[in-house]
Amino acid sequence: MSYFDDRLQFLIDEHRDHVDMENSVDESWMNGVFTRYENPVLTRDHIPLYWKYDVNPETNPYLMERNGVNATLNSGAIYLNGKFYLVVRIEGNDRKSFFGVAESDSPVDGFQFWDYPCVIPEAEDPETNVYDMRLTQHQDGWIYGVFCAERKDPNAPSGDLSSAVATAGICRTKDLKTWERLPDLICPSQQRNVVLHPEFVNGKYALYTRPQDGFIDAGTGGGIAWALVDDMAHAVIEKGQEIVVDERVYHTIKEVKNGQGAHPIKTDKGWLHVAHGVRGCAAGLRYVIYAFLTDLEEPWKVIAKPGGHLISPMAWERVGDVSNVVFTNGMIRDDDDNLYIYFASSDTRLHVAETTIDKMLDYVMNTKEDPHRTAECVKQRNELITKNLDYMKKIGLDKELLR
Ligand code: BGC
Ligand code: BMA
Repeated sequence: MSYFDDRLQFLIDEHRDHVDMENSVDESWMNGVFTRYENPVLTRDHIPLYWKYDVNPETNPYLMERNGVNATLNSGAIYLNGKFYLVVRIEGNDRKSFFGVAESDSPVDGFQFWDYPCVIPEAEDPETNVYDMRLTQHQDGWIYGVFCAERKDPNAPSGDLSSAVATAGICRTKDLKTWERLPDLICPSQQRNVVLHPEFVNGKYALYTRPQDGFIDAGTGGGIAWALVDDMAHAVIEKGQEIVVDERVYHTIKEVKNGQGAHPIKTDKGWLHVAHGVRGCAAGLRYVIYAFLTDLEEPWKVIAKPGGHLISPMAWERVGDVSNVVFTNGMIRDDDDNLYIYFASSDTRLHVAETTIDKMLDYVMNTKEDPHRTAECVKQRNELITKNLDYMKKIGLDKELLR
């Protein structure tokens, strides 16, 4: 066999190994709230070879990557006709992200990309980069994709090639194949992490927003907010219309900023939200995932807010292009009320956390709120300890066993 054929066979085998790899539960993770899996559900090695290589020996005798892919990360997710679909943020080696659909019969492995990435028309003012799509199957019959559209800041002083403007790009589809681009959200501030609520509220479309003063800084932006808009084809939020749903708080996991994950899921106890929270530290920004519950009738009102994070980056998840990050923008409830939270680690690969609606409701409703002060935290823990020691004594369970 020639060098070329050998190498092609090698690449095919390696790629198959990745795509066919069965995922298994990570038994070392045992907090009872959710299950972790051993392997990521998607990495850049899942990208079809024909997206990256020119496989013709005439034009690519060394069988080199001609158009590399750097990462597969923050993915929107949707469950349609018994199948699991991810609209993946794929980042080329050139740092531009684009979206691609990966499909599987299983929520935890077997994801395969469709033949081509999504072709999403540009906005009237073309953006430089797009990322982090949230998918919402809305009551109106469309599947909406709301994502971050980023452009160079037109007011940046000359020589400043980093300042950017983030806004919410909007598109819609019926089949994840043909995408109609709608005008970007018009609103008073920059926006990232805008998410469409799945139901009409008072006859209007409802958006979770994240007002921010600058491209990175939330600044005076109070946290995850909420606003109603008349029309997704001309989505406009006027100054003063956003109300804060879940605020940022000093010395918590969401001190610097926070943002809605996928759209919340309707349960009989309320709307179940999963979000990300960010704090600063000497290593940079640290991103974790947390959960909360809002009122069924008034989804902008928080009714349960467990303290602390739900998912934080662990072990090798902590290392990647942007280390110390877990981020989610996709979540699926299947027909049996299992819940799959797709999260990326360190802006590099995509994982799944598996749980159920029941478990998450138990978690959000029975985990204590963050009391915001050490002394109160100790009090909270001591109450648990006393309750346990009393109970253990009553049933004759030796304290030493649980030490
Ligand atoms: C990156 C995003 C990041 C954002 C803020 C963008 O340029 O593509 O991944 O979240 O900047 O840091
Ligand atoms: C952002 C997000 C994500 C990313 C995170 C960490 O603000 O929008 O795209 O995962 O930063 O880099």
